[in-house]
Amino acid sequence: MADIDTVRERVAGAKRLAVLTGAGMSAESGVPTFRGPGGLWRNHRAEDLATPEAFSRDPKLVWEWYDMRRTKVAQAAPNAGHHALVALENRLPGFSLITQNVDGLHRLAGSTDPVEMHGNIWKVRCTACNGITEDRRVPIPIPPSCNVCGALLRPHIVWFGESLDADVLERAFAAFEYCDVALIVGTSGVVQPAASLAGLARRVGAFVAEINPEPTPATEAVDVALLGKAGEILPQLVPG
Ligand code: BV8
Ligand code: ZN
Repeated sequence: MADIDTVRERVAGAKRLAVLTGAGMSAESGVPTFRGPGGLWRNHRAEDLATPEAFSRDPKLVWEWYDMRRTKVAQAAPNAGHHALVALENRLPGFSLITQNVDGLHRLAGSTDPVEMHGNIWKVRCTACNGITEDRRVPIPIPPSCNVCGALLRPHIVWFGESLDADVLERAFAAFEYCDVALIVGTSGVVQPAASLAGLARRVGAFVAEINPEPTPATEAVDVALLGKAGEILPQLVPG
């Protein structure tokens, strides 16, 4: 049986399906990935932008980078891959969606409860009073200030060297610890702790499939690697 048929069958019979997505999920929506060709980090080093040190050193530069990304995300629409995951959520008894993406496209497509491991590009947090609000201004005044106390706002996003939200971590690890089928979609598998979820699913005996046009560090550890685009493969996994 072809690999895609095997994966389709496993997904159809899944009691608890756990899905992890990365930037490749949104590539077909026109949102650039980080490490691929034309990636966001090609002309910058992640360390120069996505860290608390970078932000305290040059908040204006970091906000200019996020404003550029917010502008791109504002023009992006969910693709067939996002919609296929909504269809799977509606059809399967147990479904968890864990995303590394901050673009909000899963929720926009209709996913009811995506766990956003790295935060959300439309949320801002005050560096003084810690208030978290949604701010969809495009462009956003740079540097933005808190309506409550006037202090500098930062993106409500997890940067390198920052810990993830405790209950987000709890939910992400529980989803993969108790799943019987896992899909790893559109991630280069280099960022921790997200990159450890595929291995966790394997250790508990789940069937793990990867969807990515390229091999990744996870590829040799999964049961099936479907080489292709999320927007093309995921719709083929939705039971008829
Ligand atoms: C933490 C915010 C505890 C920015 C992001 C030394 C060794 C090992 C680990 C560490 C270390 N030092 C520190 C660490 C931990 C560090 C880490 O993992 N570093 C790595 C890089 C070595 N992690 C952390 O710091 C995390 N916090 O661990 O807390 C702690 C505390 C203190 C000190 C240590 C530990 C915080 C991690 C979160 C960082 N923030 N984003 C922003 O987004 O604005 S991560 C960033 O990378 C993005 O959020 C993104 O989601 C994430 C992962 O990238 P991918 O999603 O995989 O995207 P990428 O471009 O890489 O790949 C795209 C893939 O899609 C490719 O494979 C491509 O082939 C594929 N693709 C392309 N087109 C398609 C497609 N697939 C399908 N369909 C297509 N059409
Ligand atoms: Zn404030």
